[in-house]
Amino acid sequence: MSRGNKVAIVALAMILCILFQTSISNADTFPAGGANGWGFNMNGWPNGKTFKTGDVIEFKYTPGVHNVVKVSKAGYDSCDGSGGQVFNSGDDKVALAQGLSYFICTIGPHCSNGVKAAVTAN
Ligand SMILES: [Cu+2]
Repeated sequence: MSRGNKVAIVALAMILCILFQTSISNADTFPAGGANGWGFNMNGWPNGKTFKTGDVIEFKYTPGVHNVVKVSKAGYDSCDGSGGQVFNSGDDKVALAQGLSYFICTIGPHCSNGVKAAVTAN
């Protein structure tokens, strides 16, 4: 391989790295529940806010007091976490797929008391 080709390949690799980094940095992180965090004081968060596909929702709460379960619409509506994806670290970051994502807390009656969120990503 000629030196010129090697330089061209390295330059192309660097451009791809820059493009990749730019696409990552377009994703933003939002705290579930806003400043109040994931819990009883979310006041209906996200209140019709719309996010971008790939944006990250960060769920902050005291581990053991709450959890986060990603569920179907049926699970969200009925507060049933069966078969859902469970997060329980107290600081869980979930990247959004396009469309609606549903999250509930399955500890006690928390979900029925409002610890739930339906999040839309475009
Ligand atoms: Cu809870």
